[in-house]
Amino acid sequence: MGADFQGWVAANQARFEEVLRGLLPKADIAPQRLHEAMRYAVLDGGKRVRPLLAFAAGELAGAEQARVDVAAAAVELIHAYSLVHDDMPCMDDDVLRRGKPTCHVQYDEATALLVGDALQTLAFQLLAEHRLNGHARFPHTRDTLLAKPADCGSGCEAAIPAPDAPQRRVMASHPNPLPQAGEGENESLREFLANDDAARQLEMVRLLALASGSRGMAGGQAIDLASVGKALTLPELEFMHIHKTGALIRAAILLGAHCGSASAEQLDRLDRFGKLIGLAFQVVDDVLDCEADTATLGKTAGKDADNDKPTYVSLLGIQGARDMAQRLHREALETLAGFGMAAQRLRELADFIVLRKF
Ligand code: GRG
Repeated sequence: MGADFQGWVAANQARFEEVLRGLLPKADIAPQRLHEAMRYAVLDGGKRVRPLLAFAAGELAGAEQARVDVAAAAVELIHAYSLVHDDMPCMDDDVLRRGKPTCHVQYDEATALLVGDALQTLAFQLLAEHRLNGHARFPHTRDTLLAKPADCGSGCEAAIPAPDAPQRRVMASHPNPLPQAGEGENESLREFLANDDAARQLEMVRLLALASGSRGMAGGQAIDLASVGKALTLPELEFMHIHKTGALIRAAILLGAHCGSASAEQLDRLDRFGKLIGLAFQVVDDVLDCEADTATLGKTAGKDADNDKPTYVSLLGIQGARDMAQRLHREALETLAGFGMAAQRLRELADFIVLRKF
């Protein structure tokens, strides 16, 4: 990983921190304690791997940064909520997260529960209220859809997509590819473009909901809770982690790409990349849980063994798990072959995910 990549990561992390600061409700807005706790759970910590993947996929698809920022924030809020709930006594019962006391320790259990609930709904609010396509030729849609909610109190002004952004090509996955902007200037085209944009936005909402719910992360968590003390087979473990950890990572990549312009075939390849690298992320997480210390991880190390949880390490041993991560990494990189240099950031992030020490 070169200095250029490290610079890209640092610049994006810093910019994104400000985006999140702007999108989260201010701590002095009622109910203050809940808003303060939401900011505590989200800000000042975390590697922001999912947003970085969204940024890299957005770059590949030629998306505008401001659009990807909103999509990445939605994914990160879901991730932050899942960590808050996962740390609660009824789940993993942990006291340390991102180097700080967990949310329920710092505040209280009821507040932590509400923090998770509110972060989750804020994620979908953001996806719903920020326009993807702000082409200036369609002021009626811009005015209604770009408008900042009068009193949402969420500071949502921070990352509204630029109103004069050029018209994006519609997604090639749309069943009826449209003519390019300027080819026809009639009312039905206007409507069609506006509707298509809204359809794409709806698709992003659907993708994030699917990745977060019982067929995604929450479902994976349910399997995880039910598997304590049990000996899972490798396919069962894989099924659990593709849902618990992988689904949101996949969604981050797809949402980033949806902010720009990617063909159905490109989206499929990105989805496959996301599936492989999402699983690799979890395999590495299992290795780190055994090998790294609490201070480095910013969360309690050795929890999986303490809780008698099946992991890639318990199934394959440390070396077997490392080998598996390498194999998934290699396969993930293969899926990017056709993208050339446009996928360079995704490749570098894949390297980071597999080589990381925390
Ligand atoms: C409560 C619905 C619900 C789901 C919880 C994500 C999750 C499911 C549990 C977290 C527990 C855990 C250790 C999962 C393994 C992988 C993982 C998601 C680790 C945390 O993600 P990182 O390393 O965290 O990206 P940071 O803090 O860097 O954002």
